[in-house]
Amino acid sequence: MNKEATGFYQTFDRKDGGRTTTYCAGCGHGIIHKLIAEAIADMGLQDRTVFVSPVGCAAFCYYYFDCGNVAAPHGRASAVATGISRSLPDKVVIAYQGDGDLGAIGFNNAFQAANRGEGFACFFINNSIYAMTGGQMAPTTMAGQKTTTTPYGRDVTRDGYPLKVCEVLAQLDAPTYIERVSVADTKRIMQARKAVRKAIEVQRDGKGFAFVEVLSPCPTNWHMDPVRSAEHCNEVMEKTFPLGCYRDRTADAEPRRPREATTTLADLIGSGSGIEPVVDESFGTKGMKFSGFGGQGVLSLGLVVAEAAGRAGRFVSWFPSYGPEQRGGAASCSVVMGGTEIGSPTVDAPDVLVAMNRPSLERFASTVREGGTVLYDPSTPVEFAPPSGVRMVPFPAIEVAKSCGVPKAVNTAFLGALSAYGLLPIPDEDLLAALADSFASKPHLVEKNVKVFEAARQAALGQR
Ligand SMILES: Cc1ncc(C[n+]2csc(CCOP(=O)(O)OP(=O)(O)O)c2C)c(N)n1
Repeated sequence: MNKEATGFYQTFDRKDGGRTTTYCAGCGHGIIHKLIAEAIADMGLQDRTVFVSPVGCAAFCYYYFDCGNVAAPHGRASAVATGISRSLPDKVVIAYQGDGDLGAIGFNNAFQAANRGEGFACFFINNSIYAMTGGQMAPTTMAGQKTTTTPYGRDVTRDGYPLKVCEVLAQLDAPTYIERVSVADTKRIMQARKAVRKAIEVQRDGKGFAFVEVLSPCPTNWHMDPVRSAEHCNEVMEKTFPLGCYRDRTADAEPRRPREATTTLADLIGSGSGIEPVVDESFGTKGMKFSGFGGQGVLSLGLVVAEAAGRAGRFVSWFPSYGPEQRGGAASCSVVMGGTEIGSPTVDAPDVLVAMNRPSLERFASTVREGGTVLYDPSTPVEFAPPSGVRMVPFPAIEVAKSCGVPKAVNTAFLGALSAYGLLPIPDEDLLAALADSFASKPHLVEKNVKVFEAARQAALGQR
């Protein structure tokens, strides 16, 4: 219960019935919470604030802060905050992260967000230990500090040096504001209060990335009483982590322009037909999967189909899935086309599967929905019972491409077959335009691929 700190809920009603805080006596988290809660309330920002909670001792921030709350997986608060601030640019977004959370598992997320100058305030709570899990070494654990995983003290030759995150981020061009403060005594808390407010002001004014590291006592895991822990923070921690401002461009930072919409399929393909999709409820949705070896043109085949569907006025998504392998490994992509906006770009049960090699045929054939079709090259014999209610259509795409003198264009041969078998509800003119577009940077290949497309169409029509 806390009547004074506006910005907090009046009682901290937790699922388990608890009504007080989850913090130990002398812990810095509660003080930092209070500074943030007061700041957002005083500045009238509660309704605009989205607080991203971490994993760690502060995992239950959403029981305390009376504003929007999102819980992030361990280390991911900066990534989640990035997404929120990009999609809701008028919000004040706060990521709150421990030194294990941000300094270890989440370091790259935070570092890259700082480097991009994302629009959120990041509060980094440095208690030099993983507290919630019982006191293991954190990246910020000081040289010689004993923890449960460094019982003889952190040995820098074995464990590396304590990570000085403010100093690292200060090397980057983008951040607007970086400061290290402490909450170990009243004087320091007043300085921390200013820093917290400044970081939130940067968000209120849309001026980019603000980072405040807070040295925070952890009596429980340091095995000290609260008074001794505060002294330890001032006398020992500050030697490794000097307090101070590492960057302040708050006065001259320009408010950021709203970000451009995210990449569209048209941007990706490089052409962009500029045709707007048309709502047509009767079309429903059609899910297709293209699969094979990396290097066979599986992803480009999907892109051509997606681009053609876009040209035909359909809503469409293209979603690649890369295996961990390099060229020659498995690759697949899903294309969804619809008469209304696409809900999900993933295709679990395709209407049509194009399997360009044996592993993908074996892997995906059973996922095709009843009434669906599998198109595959007969050089891959089907050595399994075809799924019931699914049409298995062999088409000699490899042979057709070879006979046209373009053995690499197996994917285009499949495109011709898809059209001939009526598996693509897209006019041929759109398919051909999309095909030509996909070779915009290699015009000499357009004609060759159109030849393969036509030959494949004829072969498939003859086969029907
Ligand atoms: C993916 C994942 N890995 C590990 C954990 C276990 N875990 C929970 S909290 C934590 C460390 C928290 O330390 P810190 O971020 O410093 O916060 P503090 O508890 O000190 O406030 C770890 C490793 C987890 N929850 N999720």
